[in-house]
Amino acid sequence: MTGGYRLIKSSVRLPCLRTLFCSLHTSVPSQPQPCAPVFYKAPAFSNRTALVDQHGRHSYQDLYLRSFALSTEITRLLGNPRNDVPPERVSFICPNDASYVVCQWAAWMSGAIAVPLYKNHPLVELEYILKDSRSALVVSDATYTDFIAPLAEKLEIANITVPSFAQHNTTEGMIHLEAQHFDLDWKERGAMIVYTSGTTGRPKGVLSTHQNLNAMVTALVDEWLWTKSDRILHVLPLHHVHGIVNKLLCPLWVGATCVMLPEFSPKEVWEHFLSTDSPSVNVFMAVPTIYSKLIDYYDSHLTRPGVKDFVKAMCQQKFRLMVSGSSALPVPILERWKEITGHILLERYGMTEIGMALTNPLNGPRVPGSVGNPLPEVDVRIANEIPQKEGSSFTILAQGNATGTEVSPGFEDREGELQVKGPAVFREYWNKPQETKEAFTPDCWFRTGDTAVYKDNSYWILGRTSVDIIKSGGYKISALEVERHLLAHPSITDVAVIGAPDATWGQRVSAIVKLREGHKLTLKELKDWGRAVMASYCIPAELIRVEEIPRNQMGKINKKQLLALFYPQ
Ligand code: MLC
Ligand code: AMP
Repeated sequence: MTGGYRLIKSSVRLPCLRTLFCSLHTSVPSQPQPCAPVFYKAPAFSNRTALVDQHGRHSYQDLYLRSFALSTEITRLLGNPRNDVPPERVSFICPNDASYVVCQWAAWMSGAIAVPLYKNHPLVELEYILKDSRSALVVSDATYTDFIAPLAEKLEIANITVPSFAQHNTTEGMIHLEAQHFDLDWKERGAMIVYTSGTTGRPKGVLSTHQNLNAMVTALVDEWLWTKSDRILHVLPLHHVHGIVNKLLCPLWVGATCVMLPEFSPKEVWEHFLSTDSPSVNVFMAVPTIYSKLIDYYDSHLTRPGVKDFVKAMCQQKFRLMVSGSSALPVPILERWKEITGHILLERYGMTEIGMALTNPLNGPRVPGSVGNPLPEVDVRIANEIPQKEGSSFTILAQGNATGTEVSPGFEDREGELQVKGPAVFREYWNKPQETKEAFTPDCWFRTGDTAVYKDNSYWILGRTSVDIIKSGGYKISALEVERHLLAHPSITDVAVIGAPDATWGQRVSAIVKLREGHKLTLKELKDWGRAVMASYCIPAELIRVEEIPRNQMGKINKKQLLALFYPQ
């Protein structure tokens, strides 16, 4: 027994801990198998700082040992993984701190598929995810045990608590654990399920394999030249690829440091930007709404004479890279950010199902409003569907990869659907073979549902093909899903949800509703009611009450017309 844990049996081929951490001189193969998960790299980074959070500093060794200890608990409950048995799903709910990494790594060390839950989701949403993913286990940080345990019990899912970093602050004594080695085929093995909204049905679980994650991470590491001297400030939620892959797995892959805030706060971000402490953060990534909120904070707090120059000097001196993505970066935000910090934001384009696909260059001109060109190993094309009786065929307008793009003669500057191929493209929507099939063309290109054009040597995203997908604050929201919730409200008889244009949020969720006879409903009442059933970012930010929602003869709502009617441009 050591440190409260007893190793029953380790389940994966782990480097021997005694050898790794008792002697810093031991040389360890950094990646013994192709596509092995990120924790394989940790021993090589040993005592370097992997994460700084609200509890302090955590070395790679700390994270590895804590994860290893938790994984022994997981395999005790679930059994040892085997290549011939599909992996179990392990859901986990944590604050944004080191416990998240420990849960993620422990799930992988146990050969399981990690399913990150969002701490601010209401219980009904978490219940849907636990059921849909058929999770065998929920791991919770102590902070969330009281919240999640009754649900786990109701669903008859095992629940274990990861010791909180606030309570236990030592990993000493755990280095005598030994691993019993197993061989797992990591490449094809499911690694992570992230839930994403679509135009139909409930949210779908996007299953990425370890090969997919490996491809997502290495493309960004190579393209944006991540090194172990980097230090990124992490402020994003950890249930989407932007926060998970770009801001967490990339730094951990190369031995860099991730400074993680419990949540986004403009004040704290500016404090980090302007701090004279060393080492300082030198990489930042966020969604456009965050840059907009940082600009607002700057305008109200940092514009005194002398302070402006200090802000610009600090940002220029400290940062090597500032990235924007997850929704279109309005050019006025890009320009204002440049004025304030001297940095031209690097805009890139990605999606849960594919990781990142297009990026402006690290070195070289960044074109405002464009998302640049394909990342290494990514093939993209812009295509138009020609519906046919059996299947569809596509007219290819442009096709390219990291080495260049060719436009089909006669189709210059023509827009179409962006489609993607490559090793980062997900394997399947969990347990949804039909939806998975429909997401790909017959020749296996993933259909993003985004409209794009290739011009002036760059790709440009023009918007979604479907009006029923809303992007607000970088979150993808299904209008139909919000309508489904609102129709359950006792005062609402009919509803149409649309994405109203918004300078700060990209779009805001606007609900056009018809109320029952004699009923009244304010926006505040709707928001208060919504908190129990929807994530905060799905709750309408605007409520428009109408006598009747306009429909055509077929009974259908034309949302483009509604948008033009209520939000004339
Ligand atoms: C929300 N509010 C709005 C609004 N949206 N008000 C007006 N207009 C809108 N459009 C209201 C809320 O109802 C709430 O009101 C208040 O604003 C605060 O909302 P919040 O959601 O609590 O905001 P905040 O905590 O400040 O968070 C903002 C944020 C967050 C930008 C930090 O949205 C965020 O973390 N976004 C990142 C999402 C992300 O990571 N996406 C990546 C997906 S992956 P009240 O009354 O309740 O106070 C992906 C692939 C890729 O896309 O390419 O990366
Ligand atoms: P998600 O499904 O949450 O992963 O969000 C992916 C979607 O975000 C894409 O399909 C795009 O619609 C949008 N997106 C991501 N990056 C950009 C960008 N730089 N510009 C415009 N849209 C973007």
